[in-house]
Amino acid sequence: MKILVINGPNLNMLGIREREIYGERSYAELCAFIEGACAEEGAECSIFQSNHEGAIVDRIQAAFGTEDAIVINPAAYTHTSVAILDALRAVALPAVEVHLSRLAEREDFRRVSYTSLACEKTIDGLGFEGYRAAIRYLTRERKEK
Ligand code: CA2
Repeated sequence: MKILVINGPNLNMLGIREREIYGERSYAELCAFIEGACAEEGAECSIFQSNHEGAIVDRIQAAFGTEDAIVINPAAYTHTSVAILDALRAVALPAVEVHLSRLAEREDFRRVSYTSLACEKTIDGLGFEGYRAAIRYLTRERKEK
């Protein structure tokens, strides 16, 4: 199985600021964690990070016919982007939304997620482990359905 992992704006700043919310570890460490979690499940993985909505839409479209599933942390675009929602719906690949922090415990505007409307599942508040849970869902649990 080929899994595309997409990380949205500012996640490349992990470990540099707002460590009390997002943790101490860097974006490079998150990528290593994701690669390890995919390897554990025998999945191939491609990781993409962008601060640009259109670039994320382009990458989702490029997954059509080439990748089997998507794990996405759209970051701030979660709460605003109909374009990313539409792209996820257009490719119709199984998708899981992940957030490092627990959205219900933060500002009210973070409770709204457009992008989750195209995802089978949303996992939040587990830090890096949320990505592993999403990868396991796509490789194991979903297969058993
Ligand atoms: O909890 C998450 O994973 C979020 O997707 C992170 C987004 C936020 O807008 C979402 O509401 C929840 C923000 C990512 C920004 O990451 C930073 C990392 C270090 C320093 C500053 C921002």
